[in-house]
Amino acid sequence: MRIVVPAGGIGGARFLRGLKAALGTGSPTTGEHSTDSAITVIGNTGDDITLFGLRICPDLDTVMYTLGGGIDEERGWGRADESFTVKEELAAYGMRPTWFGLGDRDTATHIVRAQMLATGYPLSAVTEALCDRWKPGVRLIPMTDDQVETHVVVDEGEGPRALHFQEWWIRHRAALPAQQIVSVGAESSAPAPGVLKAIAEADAVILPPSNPVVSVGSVLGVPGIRDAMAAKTVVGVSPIIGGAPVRGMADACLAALGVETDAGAVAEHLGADLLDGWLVDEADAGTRAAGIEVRSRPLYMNGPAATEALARAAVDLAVELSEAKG
Ligand code: FO1
Repeated sequence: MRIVVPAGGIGGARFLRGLKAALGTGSPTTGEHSTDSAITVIGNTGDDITLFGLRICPDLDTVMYTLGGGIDEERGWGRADESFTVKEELAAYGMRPTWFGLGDRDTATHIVRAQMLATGYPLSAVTEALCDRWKPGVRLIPMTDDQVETHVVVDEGEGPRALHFQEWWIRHRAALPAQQIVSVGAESSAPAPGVLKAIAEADAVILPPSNPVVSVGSVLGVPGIRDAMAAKTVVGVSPIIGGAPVRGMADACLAALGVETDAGAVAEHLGADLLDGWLVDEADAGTRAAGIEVRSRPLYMNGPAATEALARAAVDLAVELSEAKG
């Protein structure tokens, strides 16, 4: 089976580990596919930020490290066995910002990326080069090679101002009410090479339990991607269980859009023209979303077996709905 997955950070990357196991793809050593199945990940680049002359792509790196075996499991982002000496030295020089967790090992990734971008390589080529080392066992393509950044409009009393998503997310823990979440540059961006072809050739699209606004939402916001996906069988996994996000702060993002933090409301926000199926946790059994086939099952990815079973259930629902579509 050929599956396309628009993915964001930690939840999406962990789900992809289960999907690889469920489809038997991408051996951890060679990255070779042991079956004729293949996974293409369309990575969110809206979280990307330029700091200290480096281009940092958190969601691309989280997928690459998580599937390539380099991730810090406890944090869910950045490298295992990490140190932060460069960060401390930058602070000693009075460099700002100091709130971003720039790891030493991670910095090598940002330097390679900055150097290749400066040479003129598009982000998709840079990502391919970095994945040559990590062998994530999936094809990882950024949603676009154009610059798209998620900014958050907040008002702390002196009038509205836009923060980069990372500052809102890391420095302010998304605690400043977001009046608006803007994907700067999205309207003039184009899907990266290979994105639309991968979607067209896919047997199904699966939306992992990533943040529906700033991760999956950002990918869908690149002109052409949402329509291409809507033509396929699409099954999503709710990132909300029992009225709360499993991890991260999707509720703060949903509030900015006036969407309730509820499994059914997120499905309706994504839209019945896009979603054919939606998996919700047993806590949300009975959830209904017009025009969408909702099924309930355990959603917590508390270990490899549970994650593989969840991914398997998403694939099985996609096959069932594809056959029903005929
Ligand atoms: N998340 C944090 O909460 N604190 C950090 O200091 C931090 C640093 C960081 C560095 C590199 C990277 O790839 C990700 C990093 N993240 C950090 C996660 C990042 O904010 C992601 O964008 C979110 O996890 C949302 O996907």
